[in-house]
Order: sequence, then C-alpha cells, then structure tokens
Amino acid sequence: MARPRISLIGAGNIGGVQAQLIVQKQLADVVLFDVVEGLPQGKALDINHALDAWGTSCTVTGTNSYEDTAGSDVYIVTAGLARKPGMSRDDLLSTNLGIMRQVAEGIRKASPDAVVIVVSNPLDAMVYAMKEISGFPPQRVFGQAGVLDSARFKFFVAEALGVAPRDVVAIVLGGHGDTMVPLPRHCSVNGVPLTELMDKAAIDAIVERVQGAGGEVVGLLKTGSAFVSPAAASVAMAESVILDQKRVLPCAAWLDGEYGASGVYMGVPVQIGAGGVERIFEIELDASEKKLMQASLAHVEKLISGIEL
Ligand code: A3D
Repeated sequence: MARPRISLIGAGNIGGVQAQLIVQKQLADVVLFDVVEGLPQGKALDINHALDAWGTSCTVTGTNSYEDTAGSDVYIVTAGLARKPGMSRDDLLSTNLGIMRQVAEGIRKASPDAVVIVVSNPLDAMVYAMKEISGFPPQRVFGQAGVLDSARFKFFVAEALGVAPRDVVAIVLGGHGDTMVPLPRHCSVNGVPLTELMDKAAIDAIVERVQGAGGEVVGLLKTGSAFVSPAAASVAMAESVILDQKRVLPCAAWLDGEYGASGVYMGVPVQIGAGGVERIFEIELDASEKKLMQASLAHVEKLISGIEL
C-alpha cells in the first residue's frame, strides 16, 4: 500500500520544519514546493540525510513544479511573505493574495480531490481566497490559526501555574489577529477551572499576551515570524486528516450561519477527519464573549471585503 502524500507549498521557515515533522512522525511522504529554484531541493536533500538518524522511511522530494505534487492527499500552504517588526498580518494582504491565486490554481490542477490547509497570512482572508479560487468545497479548505493561538494560551497558563502544557485545556476563537478571542471561562487544568486557580488580573494579563504572542516573537526574531510552532500546529491538523483521527481543534472554518456568521472563514472548534472539516461545534457564549466574537467577525468581514478575485 502506498504511503499517503502531503505537499507543502512554500519551503521557507515553516515549510522546512513541517517537512521534518511529517517524516519524523512517519506520517506521509512529503513533496516540498517553492518558486525559488534550489530551495526546496536543498531542504529535501538535507532532511533526507537525517532519515537514517531518525529511523524513518518517509522521504522528502523538493520541486518547483506543481505536477510533482499530483495525487497529494493534503496540501499545507505557507507560500507568501511573513511579517517583519512593525507590520501587522493585514499588511501582507495584497502580496499574499496574488501568491494564493497561483497556489490555488496549481493545487486544483494537480490534485482536485485534496484537502487544503492554509497557514499564510492574513489567515482568514487567505483561506477565503483559496476556497474561492480553487472552487473546492469548504469542508476541504480550512486554515491554521486557532491550534497555535490555543497552544500559546495553554503554554502561558502552564508556565504561570507550573503544570504540564498538555494538561491545560484552552481554546481561542475568532479571526487570527489582534481581535482573536481567547476564552478563559472555558479554560481548565484537566477539568479544574482556570478561574479557580488564578485571579482576574493574572488571567487578563495572559489573554493579552496570547493576543500579542505572534508579534512578541516577530519583535524578538526581527527577521521573520514564528515558524516552529505554526509548523507543529498545521502538521497536527494534517495528521488528523491523514489518520482520520476526528480530533476537535479550533480552525478557521467556512461558516454558514454558525456563530452568527455567513460566507466567511473564522476560528471555531471543528472536528477534523479524512473529509476535512466534518463538523462545527457551537459553544454557548456569554454576552461579553459574544461581543468579542462580533468584533472579530467585523474585522474579518472588512478584510475580506478588500479582496478582489
Ligand atoms: P518564509 O520563510 O518567508 O517562507 C515563505 C516561502 O514562500 C518562501 O520560501 C517563498 O519563496 C515562498 N513563496 C513565495 N511566493 C510563492 C509562490 N507563489 N508559490 C510558492 N511559494 C512561494 O515565511 P514563513 O514560512 O515564516 O511564513 C509563511 C507564511 O505563514 C507567512 O505568510 C506568515 O505570515 C504565515 N504565518 C502564519 C501563522 C499562523 O498562525 C496563521 C504563523 C506564522 C506565520
């Protein structure tokens, strides 16, 4: 039986780490694509020379041609510019939209039945563009943001309480930007409510840090944005598709009335399996949480209205 195949569009900082994680997990063979000649081939060769040390049989192929990605089960898209200090994610819109057009057309021709996970920023707008241009059903096109934003939330809580990050249950909804909506009322340490473990001021400080965590990394790195954690988050989503794990993860999903939103992508809890987004869960929000989701939705809608396809 042939191994599954994951194609990574963009062989930059995130793409390189994704390739490494996928083969280390023995999840799938990887095709690493980029428009820069030599970059995906060089990264592929380097990773293949580590297969012996990792004891894995999955391999990476580097390419500048979409034809080499044909028959992929999953694509993860990181093609595009990343932020530099002083830039917001929204500043990337026009450049990355042009790139998304090429990528969506390349994927549609090479693998019309694939599931596509978008990571390029501004995330909610790029995943929208991917769906519109590819013409794929919305269940097969979704975006990574909430898995990473929630992981940041979990880490900051774990760090403050001195507990294991994996024992923190936390979720971040809404658009991927300054208006994202961490939900402390739904956060627990394996069932023990966060609100019983920390006071309001400490929780508010963590919420604010989660919202600015991407910018915090950009400010420290100065040459680009976070890349290890976005790679880990997006590979976890791809893994749930490839292995039909039915994981429930916060992802940018196409909304058709859920959370009062229609015709947009925004971060909500979804079930991810072989078919992509198989189910959307609606959480009962209180009045203040609803207000934050409305503000986030308004921001995403404004961003999308600037898209000319
Ligand atoms: P970077 O290391 O610059 O890699 C991007 C790669 O895309 C480069 O190798 C480019 O050559 C390549 N590229 C450019 N145009 C095309 C094209 N037309 N087709 C294929 N490849 C192309 O950036 P990165 O890997 O650090 O980040 C990639 C994207 O992810 C950026 O848009 C970031 O803003 C975004 N990002 C998203 C998150 C989320 O959580 C949503 C987190 C971190 C970064």
